[in-house]
Amino acid sequence: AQLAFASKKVKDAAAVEDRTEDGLTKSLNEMMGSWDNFTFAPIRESTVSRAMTRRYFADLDTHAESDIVIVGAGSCGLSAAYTLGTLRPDLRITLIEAGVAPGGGAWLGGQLFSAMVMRKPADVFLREIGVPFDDEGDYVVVKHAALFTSTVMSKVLAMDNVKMFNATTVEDLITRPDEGGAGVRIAGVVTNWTLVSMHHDDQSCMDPNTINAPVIISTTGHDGPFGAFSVKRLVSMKQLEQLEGMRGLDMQRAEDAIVKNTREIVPGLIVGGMELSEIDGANRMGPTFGAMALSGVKAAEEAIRVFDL
Ligand code: AHZ
Repeated sequence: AQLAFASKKVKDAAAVEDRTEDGLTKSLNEMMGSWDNFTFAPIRESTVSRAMTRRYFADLDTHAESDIVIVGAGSCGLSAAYTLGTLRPDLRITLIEAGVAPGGGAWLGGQLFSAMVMRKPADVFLREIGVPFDDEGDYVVVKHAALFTSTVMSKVLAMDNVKMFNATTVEDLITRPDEGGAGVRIAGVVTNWTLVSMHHDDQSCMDPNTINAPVIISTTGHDGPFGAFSVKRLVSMKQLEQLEGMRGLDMQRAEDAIVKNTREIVPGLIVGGMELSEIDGANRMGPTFGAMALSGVKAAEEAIRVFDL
């Protein structure tokens, strides 16, 4: 079945190259202007159900044993997924996002404004994924934050070795005793549908699902209704004494600190993005996203190092 999907993809890609002078594919051009006799190919409803569920449950089966799980598909998690998926097509990568809509806080540049600012040298990541920007000297501006987010997301979703499960919350971490026996190493994640996770208080027990993986990258953002999930859990499992808590806004210090401190916190768990600020007491940076992209790149690099140990 996988080979059949692959050959279909190649055929579709070829069709996109087959363009007419006005920039549309030949077949779309032919369709336009002949709507009177238009019909879709026939379908039975159960075919649609099976087309979705067969793939979803096959993916759940395959990804129950993953090489790397990324928790959170915000700007940092997506950048980590892009880097990992590109560098290591041999790894089975699972991206878990609590929201129905992935992207975290990166759909707007700041407040409710469209443009997204990245300080140099994060423009290298924009060049890598092919997002255009205005060069303003020390910083660059993408005309809409959604252009960055949708581009990196579309590239990640197209990768054969990455599967995103959205509307799915990581509710806990799977642990094993570490080599010395005093601490733990992280060995996977415990998941549930987000809508189920939101109703543990008013429904009877709804046990979770699990994914085993030797390396987890957590990028769940700073503290909030969902945020800073893994590091808060490390405190309650006594693997971290306490969280320092995110400090006030200082763009200059915050972005350097987040990239510099992106690291393995306990064996098997790498933390990146704003979740880190809660451990280290780093400043927030507000509306500038370069550190999120480059923390994602560094988290991917760390994950490969830990995986290959
Ligand atoms: O839904 C969350 C969001 O999409 C998701 N998430 C959180 N907890 C989760 C859990 N299971 C699964 N338990 C979970 N998913 O994680 C994503 C975090 O994205 P984000 O955009 O909030 O964080 P980030 O670190 O990628 O980017 C931070 C962007 C910020 S915040 C900030 C400031 O406040 O000053 N400045 C910037 C640039």
